[in-house]
Amino acid sequence: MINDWPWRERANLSPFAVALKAGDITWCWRDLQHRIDTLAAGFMAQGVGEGAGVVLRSKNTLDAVLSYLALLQTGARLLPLNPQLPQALCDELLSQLDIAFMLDLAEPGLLLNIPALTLQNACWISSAGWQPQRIATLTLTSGSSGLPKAAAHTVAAHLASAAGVLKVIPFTCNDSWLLSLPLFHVSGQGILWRWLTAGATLVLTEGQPFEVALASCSHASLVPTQLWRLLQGTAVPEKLKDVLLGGAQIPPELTGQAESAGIRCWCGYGLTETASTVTAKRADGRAGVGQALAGKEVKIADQEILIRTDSLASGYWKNGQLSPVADAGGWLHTRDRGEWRDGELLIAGRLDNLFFSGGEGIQPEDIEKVLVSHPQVLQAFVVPVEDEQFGQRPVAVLDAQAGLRYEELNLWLSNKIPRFQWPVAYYPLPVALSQGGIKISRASVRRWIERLA
Ligand code: 4YB
Repeated sequence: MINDWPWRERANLSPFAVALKAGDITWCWRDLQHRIDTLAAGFMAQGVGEGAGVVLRSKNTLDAVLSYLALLQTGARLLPLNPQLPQALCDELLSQLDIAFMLDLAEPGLLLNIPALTLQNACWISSAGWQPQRIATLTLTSGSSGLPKAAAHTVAAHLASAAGVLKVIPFTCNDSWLLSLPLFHVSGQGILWRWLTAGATLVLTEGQPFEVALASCSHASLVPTQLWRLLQGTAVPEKLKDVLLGGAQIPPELTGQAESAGIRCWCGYGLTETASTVTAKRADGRAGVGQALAGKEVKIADQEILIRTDSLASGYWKNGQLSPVADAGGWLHTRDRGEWRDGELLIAGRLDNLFFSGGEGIQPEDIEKVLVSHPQVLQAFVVPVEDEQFGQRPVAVLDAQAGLRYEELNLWLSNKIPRFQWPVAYYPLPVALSQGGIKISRASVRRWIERLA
């Protein structure tokens, strides 16, 4: 049972234990608490108060982590924002989200008509009361069409997410988790809440190459492509014990290689609305994502994965109102296709991605799973192109090692998938499609292909 902001509890319980490392900086919980208090007082002196909508636009810096915690402590409703989102999108989006202030720590800054906050310290009132049921964060979803939605979570929901994960992944106060994914995504925020729950050490990359920071940590959350790149490097980080994977299909070939290199892999599945992970398992060579964690329930209805969880968003925030994320029974309809296989959940792909080619249904993820099992392919997107005869046909866009010969790929696929699934063309993935998020948007790959045609 937590009775105060978790960082305050830590500062009381173990004031001199190491809380955070960022480059040359090491702070104990007492240091951290002091910085959060003075910064929160500074925000309150600038007018931030309970329920105020505040945008935090930043990369994963030390100031961003401190501001995240300090703004929560003021009772604000905090929206961490991807600095790479285009200005026009931010304009449109933020106008609906009741934003009173913006703390812009990114370069170049956004030119918006929102009062700016600055980082300043004060010695004054520094905390709103501890109310775990208050809306604390808005996290933008990465929907395939239209404007992203703002999933509103309480601190209680974030803590419930952390509790579920920590029942399966060993993570104690002697361990350290790298803030390896962005704070504007649930996967980054999930790292913070696990760190606070376990009273462990949070490590920030701050001024060091990613691999160097990773080498000093016991834990990290990675998307599959990050782990592929890590394994390609010359040295695998020595201290790294546990990696939580998620966000996209997790190839068993990947976890197999990582486990042989001495890294324990955990395969997770979750969404923005569920404040990250809801199912997880230790990698075991099979393609599933395990079973529901404590406090979470998963069921399949008409092939769709439905989730009921104590970490669920309280609603989507828009113009001062919350609209439901779940049905009347509390179930979130994920639009992910799934099935139970050998007692665990298997994710087939997004229902919305299904298309038809010559009357045959194609789930692009079925082809992508096979493509990424090729030793030279790191990431694959299969999207439909219009075709007079077939209606639509699949093409593949690949993030692959130099030297891969596309002309040989269909031959390689020939004994692995049926002919109607073979891509009719292959393209290299353009770097410009990455928008600083944790994954590349399939819609942007599709638009890029349509423009080529
Ligand atoms: C998947 C998938 C899977 C999600 N197989 N499709 O802390 C974590 O859980 C974590 C650790 C490392 C990397 C990412 C995470 C996450 O939180 C991921 C959460 C996430 O991706 N949320 S999202 O809203 O951006 O996207 C959700 C969608 O992503 C799902 O609806 C699925 O379609 C897909 N996805 N995990 C296959 N293991």
